Amino acid sequence: MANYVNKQVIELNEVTEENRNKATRSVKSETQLSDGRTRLYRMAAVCLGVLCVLQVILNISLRLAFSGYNEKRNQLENCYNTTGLVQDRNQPDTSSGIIDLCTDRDQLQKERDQCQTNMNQLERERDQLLRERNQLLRGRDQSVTSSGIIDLCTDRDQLQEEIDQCKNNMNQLEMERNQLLRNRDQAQNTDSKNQLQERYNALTRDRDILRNRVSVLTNEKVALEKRLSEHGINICQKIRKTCPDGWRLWGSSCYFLSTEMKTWEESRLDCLNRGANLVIINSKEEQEFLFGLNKGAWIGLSDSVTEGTWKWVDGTPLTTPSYWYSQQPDNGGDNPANGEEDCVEMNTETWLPVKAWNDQSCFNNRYWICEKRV
Ligand SMILES: [Ca+2]
Ligand SMILES: [Ca+2]
Ligand SMILES: [Ca+2]
Repeated sequence: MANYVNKQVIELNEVTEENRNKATRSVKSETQLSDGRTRLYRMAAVCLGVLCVLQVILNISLRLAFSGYNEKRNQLENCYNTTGLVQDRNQPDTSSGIIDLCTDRDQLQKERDQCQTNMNQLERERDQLLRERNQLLRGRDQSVTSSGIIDLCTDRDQLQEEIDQCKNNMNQLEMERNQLLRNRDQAQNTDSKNQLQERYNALTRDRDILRNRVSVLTNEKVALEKRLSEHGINICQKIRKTCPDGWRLWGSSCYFLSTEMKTWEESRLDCLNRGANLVIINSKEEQEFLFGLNKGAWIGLSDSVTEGTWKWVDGTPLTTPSYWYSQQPDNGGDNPANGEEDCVEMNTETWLPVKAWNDQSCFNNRYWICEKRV
């Protein structure tokens, strides 16, 4: 339609131009005509000019109208092209509705794109939140691990306290055990002392019996000597001093040196059974004689009855001279391994015979020396 209009306008312009040319030529050819006719021509030219102006206005209006129409038509064609619809020429004109729909579609597409953009943004935020959540979960796991370590440390400390408590209890039990052992040893020592005391008492009774017998015999001897003296005969001076076999004569005594070792009490009983007693040293010479036997042996001296009070086996107290080794007697020197030292041995391992006595535990085994008067 626009082409058709343009074509008509062009033809009209051509006609107008031709007419104008003809008019011009007529004016030029007939210039010399009369002034009336000139005026007529001018009026015709003015009319022609007005017609030209109207023609231009018409052209512009048509162009504007067709321009809006073309724009609408292009918009509609784009709408059909983008939607794939086919325009039905038999249907009533629905271009305005279709354009509105296309406009709405475009608007919706924009909104859809905006939604897509928003969705992408939300997805990015979601991913960021997921990463933060995972990070928090890892932190929580680490926190749980730390909590586990703290629990382990607490358990360890508690076990250490229990171990310390067990050690304390064990030490307490060991102290109690040691105390019980000491009590037991003390009780055993007490029993041993009681046995020794009973034995000592029995021996004391035997000694008293023997003393009575000695006293009786002494009285008989005195009576006999008195009778012999009355008869003027000193038989004793005529009797040759002799000792039994295995005994040694020194001075007015016989001495028996054992060949086996026994305790002090067992040794004394042996001497009593031999009609003698453990040796009583009455002089320095007798001490030197016994030292010369060169055998460590029990002698008849002890402080079993009263600690520190030394007595001979005949009940007489020890008086000077005595022949203790240096720093003796020491009653064991406060060494529990030595025990009580209440009996005396002749120690011949020393250099000086006058420093040869040592108090010793009565329960040790030693040789022994018996003495009896000739
Ligand atoms: Ca003697
Ligand atoms: Ca003693
Ligand atoms: Ca001693």
